Amino acid sequence: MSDPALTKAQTQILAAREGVPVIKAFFDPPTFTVTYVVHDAQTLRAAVIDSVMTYDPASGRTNVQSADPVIAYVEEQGLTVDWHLETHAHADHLSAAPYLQQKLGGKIAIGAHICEVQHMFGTLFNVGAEFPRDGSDFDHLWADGDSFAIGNLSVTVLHVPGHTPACVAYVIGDAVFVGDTMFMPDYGTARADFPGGDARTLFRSMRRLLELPPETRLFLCHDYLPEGRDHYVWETTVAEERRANIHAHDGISEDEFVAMREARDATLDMPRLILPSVQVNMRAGHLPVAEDNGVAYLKIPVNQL
Ligand SMILES: N[C@@H](CCC(=O)N[C@@H](CS)C(=O)NCC(=O)O)C(=O)O
Ligand SMILES: [Fe+2]
Repeated sequence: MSDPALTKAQTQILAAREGVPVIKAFFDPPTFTVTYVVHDAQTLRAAVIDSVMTYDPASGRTNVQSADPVIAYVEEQGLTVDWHLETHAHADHLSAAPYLQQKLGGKIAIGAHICEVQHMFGTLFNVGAEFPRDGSDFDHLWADGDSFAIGNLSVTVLHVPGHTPACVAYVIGDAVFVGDTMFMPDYGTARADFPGGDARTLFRSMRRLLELPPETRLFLCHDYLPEGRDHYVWETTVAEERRANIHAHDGISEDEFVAMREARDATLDMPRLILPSVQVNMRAGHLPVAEDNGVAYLKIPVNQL
């Protein structure tokens, strides 16, 4: 039955949402990672950002406990996934992008500086020529300033190195997916001591993002629940970070930040899953090619990290 008044109301709501992405977050407690599904309400086109494949290092088993709720949500909402966007080659969890791509379609993309990361880790793991190190394991590589669309949503990619050389942030409509640059104001910033990381570069990347309009919404890749807070939070604003980020609020100088970051990084243990994660994530989330017995193996470089 036609209902012109209701149609008018629906049209009004959709028009009000134009340019504003619908954002759904999935939190993975074992790795404190937030995966986002971002979509355009008008066209139902979507991107999945920083998905997680669950991995048990004791048994060497992967499972889809973290990834399947993303699939269920995409199907329930009737979304078409165009992109699996990685903010960086994560060192703390395996990407589920190839699994989600197989189930949902879409292209896997990351920042173009991933080639540097592939060279570094290709050397660390002594991988042969079967690993090309030219980014071709991914479907697409982004350069700083690249733009694209998810349905009617505009997206701009910003290269924000420091935590890793290839980190990017995705500005989607009015929301920014900042990856591992900054965390919630009461936790501070990401570490800068991974191979190719640099505290001074991280500071500049973070302050670059904080030049965006004050009301800009920022969505983080992790929350580690600092002391004094009893619930996870992964969304903040430029204004809040500038006012209150404990490592890098307005007024903290680059030199002060670098001294703090390097001192703190010296106290941090390597992430529990760094060795499996980087070997898989440098290959866009694929396991190394199976050996002649059909089994894929992950290596442990001894006394290297
Ligand atoms: N305990 C976590 C630590 C993971 C970690 O090092 N996370 C990075 C981002 S990939 C970070 O910047 N951490 C900041 C910090 O721990 O202060 C693990 O083992 O996975
Ligand atoms: Fe990270």
